[in-house]
Amino acid sequence: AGKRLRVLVDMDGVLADFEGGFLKKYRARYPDEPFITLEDRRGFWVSLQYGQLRSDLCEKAISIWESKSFFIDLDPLPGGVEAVKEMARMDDTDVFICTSPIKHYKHCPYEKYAWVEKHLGCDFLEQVILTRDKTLIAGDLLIDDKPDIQGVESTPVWEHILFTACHNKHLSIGASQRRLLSWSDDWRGILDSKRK
Ligand code: DGP
Repeated sequence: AGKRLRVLVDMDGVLADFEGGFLKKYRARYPDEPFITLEDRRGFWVSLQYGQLRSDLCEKAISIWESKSFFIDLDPLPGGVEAVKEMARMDDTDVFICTSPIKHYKHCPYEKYAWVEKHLGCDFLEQVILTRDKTLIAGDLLIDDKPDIQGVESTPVWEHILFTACHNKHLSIGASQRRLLSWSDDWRGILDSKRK
C-alpha cells in the first residue's frame, strides 16, 4: 500500500506564459524602446536583464507585471492545464499550484486565483498555495522553471524538477537534477519514479 504522492506545480513559466505575456505587453506599451527576444532571454529575473540593456528599462519592465490584467491575461502554456487536470484525477495523487505573488499586491494575488478558476475551474481554487518561500512547503515534487529555489528551509522536502523555459534552457544543471522539457515530456514517468 503506497502513500499518496504530492506534486507542487509552479504557475508562471510552467502553467501560464509569463515571458510571452510580458514581451507582448511591453512591446505594446513601449513600442519605441529596445526589447529582448525570448530567444535572447537569460536569467530568471526579467527586470535584471532589461536593466542591463539600459538602466531605465528595469522599471519599465516592472511596470508591465504590476499593471492590472497582466496576470489574468496570461495564456496557458501548451499542455499544462490538461496535465494538471490529469494529475488531479490520478489515484493517490494530490496536486497543488505553488506560486509566488509579486510584492506589488494590488492585482497579482487576485488575478492568480482568477486565472486558476478560469482555466482549471473553481474546485481547483482549493489547491492554490501562494507563498514567497516554497522551501516551507512539503511535497514530493516541485515542478518549477526557476533554477535556484531558496528560502529559510535549507533542506526542502521536495525534489525540484526544472521546467524548461526560454531563460533557463542554456543552463547546464547538476548531474542529479532532472528537467521537464515541456508538458509533452514524460511527466507521468517523473511522478511514477517518486511513487513508493
Ligand atoms: P514564481 O514563478 O512562483 O517563482 O514567481 C516569480 C514571479 O516573479 C513571477 O510572477 C515572475 C516574476 N518575475 C520575473 N522577473 C521578475 C523580476 O525581474 N522582478 C520581479 N519582482 N518579479 C519578476
